Amino acid sequence: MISGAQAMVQCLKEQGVPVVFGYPGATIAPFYDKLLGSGIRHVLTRTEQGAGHAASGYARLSGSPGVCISTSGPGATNLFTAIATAYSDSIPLVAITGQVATWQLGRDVFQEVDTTGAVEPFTKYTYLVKSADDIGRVFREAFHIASTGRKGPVLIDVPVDVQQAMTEFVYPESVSIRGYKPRTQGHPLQVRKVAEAIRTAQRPLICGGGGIFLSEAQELVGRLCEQTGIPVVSTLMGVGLMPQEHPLYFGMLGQSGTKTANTAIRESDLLILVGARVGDRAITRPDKLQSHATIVHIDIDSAEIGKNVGTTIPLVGDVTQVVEQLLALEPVSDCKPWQERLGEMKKQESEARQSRPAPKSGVEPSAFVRALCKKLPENAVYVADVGQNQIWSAKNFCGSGRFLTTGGMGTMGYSIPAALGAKLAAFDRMTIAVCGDGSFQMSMNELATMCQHDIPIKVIILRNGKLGMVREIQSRAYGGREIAVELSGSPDFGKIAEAYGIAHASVERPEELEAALEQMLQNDSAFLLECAVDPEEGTA
Ligand SMILES: Cc1ncc(C[n+]2csc(CCOP(=O)(O)OP(=O)(O)O)c2C)c(N)n1
Repeated sequence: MISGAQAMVQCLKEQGVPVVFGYPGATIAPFYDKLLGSGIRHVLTRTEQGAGHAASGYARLSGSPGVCISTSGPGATNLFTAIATAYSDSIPLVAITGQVATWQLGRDVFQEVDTTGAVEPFTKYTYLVKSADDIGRVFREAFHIASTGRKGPVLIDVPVDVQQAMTEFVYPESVSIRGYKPRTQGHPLQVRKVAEAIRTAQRPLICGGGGIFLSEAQELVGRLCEQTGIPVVSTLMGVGLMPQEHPLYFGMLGQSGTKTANTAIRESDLLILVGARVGDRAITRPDKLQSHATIVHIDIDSAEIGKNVGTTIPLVGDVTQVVEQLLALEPVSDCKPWQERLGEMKKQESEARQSRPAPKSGVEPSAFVRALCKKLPENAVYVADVGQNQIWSAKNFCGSGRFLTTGGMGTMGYSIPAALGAKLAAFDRMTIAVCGDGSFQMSMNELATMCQHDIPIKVIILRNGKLGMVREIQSRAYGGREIAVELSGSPDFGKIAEAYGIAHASVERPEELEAALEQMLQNDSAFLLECAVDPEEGTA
């Protein structure tokens, strides 16, 4: 017999979990006690939200669910934002929360909130464990649900007395959940229809989303593009899918996307959506598309198909498997004039960007992101935060590695903790977090996590002294009436770096950029780089 807490730790070991992110408290204390000496590394973040985002970054780089832990009440509620963020980005997490004792449930005792009730709408599944005998099965199922089908967060709420109770521990070898059998193979007939549509289309277009990364299908989608010559655009979550300079890649679509990508979407006669849910930020008026294009939607989640965009050929399945099925049919396409037209537009857009007038002050942010990406080592991980910095990053990212951001929720403060988690999943890859001065201040407390656990990431602040994205909205839609966007009162970021013992550099003018980037990239340790950006800069 072992205790429930010991069983919980044993489950993590059975799952081969090497690292967990969390913040302790009374109702999760038995579990923490058993974690000690278990061989599983625990990373103490500085808020529970940081733990959730770090687990998300870890999951995205490792391909396995990230594990985050909190106590009940305020610990759990602090975790909710990260769970909701992972849910909207389809990131596999297993969140473990402590809960008040079973006999106290529903009595509003100290630090009780109805955790499972609250997170239900933004988790893939939740468990409130009432008996220690259920722990093995629940954990086994939770990891399975989080990492199969459409990935997402699963929460396990474990009352403190359940952690203390004794049980005969069994970890099931397999999982069988009635009604949960995610389809992974595409229907062969539908796959043939897609191949046929590709053959007859004149202006075919692949629109790739985050689902491609979740299925680890980047290479396969690249092969489909190259074998058929079909141009590719991506959603925000699909950025990094193909190199920016690839002749068949035309950038990110959507409100903040490139002109070429949006024209491609508007004019295509065959739109193949791959692992993309085409939310409102990607395609504002789906009705306009439906009227003139054949729309193929490849997605693991049947609920996504037809939700935002009417679909001509629905194709439910895992992207890797469906694209393999499609490639086996050797689809052919003849769309040279279409490729050339888009190529010409991309060239013009790039020339227009280069001939932009210099900003009144600071460094032009697109130029900053491009200069940074050019210097990054191969395979570096670039984590973008939220705000104008996210858009500048996404539009200009031209590194050879991964690009991570939160597209679904757009949660400020994501980049630093997510970068910490990503770094732990791929320690040999340089990992950088790029944020604004507002988003930096939402999670700068996690610099302590970075120092305590010796996780050398690079943090870059694009400092414009404003909540730039909101200022831009106020300037465009509210007659420039600025309210609540001024960030005066912010600290001296150099002194913050110094206080944490982190090396720091600051770029105030374009001519200082190269040397500062070199200084950051030559440094093997953590680094904070701030770059001045004119407050009037926009994202267009
Ligand atoms: C947690 C959270 N609160 C509020 C917002 C709304 N919001 C979106 S962008 C933005 C401004 C971001 O400012 P900053 O981090 O300085 O980046 P910038 O836009 O200046 O690049 C705000 C407030 C959000 N996305 N997330």
